[in-house]
Amino acid sequence: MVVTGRGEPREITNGICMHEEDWSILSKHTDLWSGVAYTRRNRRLVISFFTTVGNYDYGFYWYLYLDGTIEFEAKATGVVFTSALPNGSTDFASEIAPGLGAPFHQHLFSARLDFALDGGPCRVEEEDAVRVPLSSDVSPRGNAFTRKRTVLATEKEAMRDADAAVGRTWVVSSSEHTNRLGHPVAYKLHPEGGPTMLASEDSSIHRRATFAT
Ligand SMILES: [Cu+2]
Repeated sequence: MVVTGRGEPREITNGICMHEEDWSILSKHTDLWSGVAYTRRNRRLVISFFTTVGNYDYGFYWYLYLDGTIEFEAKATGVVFTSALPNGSTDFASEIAPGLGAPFHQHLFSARLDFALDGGPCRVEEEDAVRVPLSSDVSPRGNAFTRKRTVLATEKEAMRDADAAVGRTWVVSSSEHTNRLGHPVAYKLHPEGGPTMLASEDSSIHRRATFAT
C-alpha cells in the first residue's frame, strides 16, 4: 500500500520493494606509520518482496553492495507450523506450549542464476583450499596451503555439496573476457552452511526436490 498525491491509499498488486540502506563499514584502516586513518561507510541496494504460502510469509531479499557483492537472503516468518504433542516427546518436534509441538522440517530453496558475465559464455569451477604437506623444498615450516580449481563441465558434475572444511566456493568466470591482470572476469559463489535433504531417499519430498540432495 502506498499513498497517492491526494493522500489516499493505493494498493500495488505484486509490488516489490526497492530501497537503499546504510550497512555499517565498507572499509577502514589506520596506518601505523603515516598516521593516516579513514573509515568508509557501506550502503546496499535492497530489492525484495514477500509472498504468503500457507502459514508462512517468505521474504526474498537481494542485496547489492558497493564492493560488487550480491547477496541473497530468504526469510521465513508468519505463523509457526504446529502439531499435537500428546505424550510430550521431543524426538520429532520442539515443544512450544503444553501439548503443542513444532515438527522438525526443512525449507528448501532453489535459485537460478543467469550470470552472462560481460555478455558472453561462462564456466564454473569448484575451488577448495588444499593443505600442503611439510617438505624441505615447498613448505619447510609446514604452514603452506594452496587452492585447487576443478572445472565442472556438465550439469551432473555441477551437482556438488558445500564443504566448509575446505572453504569450498564456486567460481563462475567468463571464457572470453579478462580483467586488467589477464585473469577471466568472474563471480565467486559463497554457499551458506546448512544440511542437505534430510528426508528419506524414498520420500515424495526427495523426488520433488532433488536439487537439495
Ligand atoms: Cu517451516
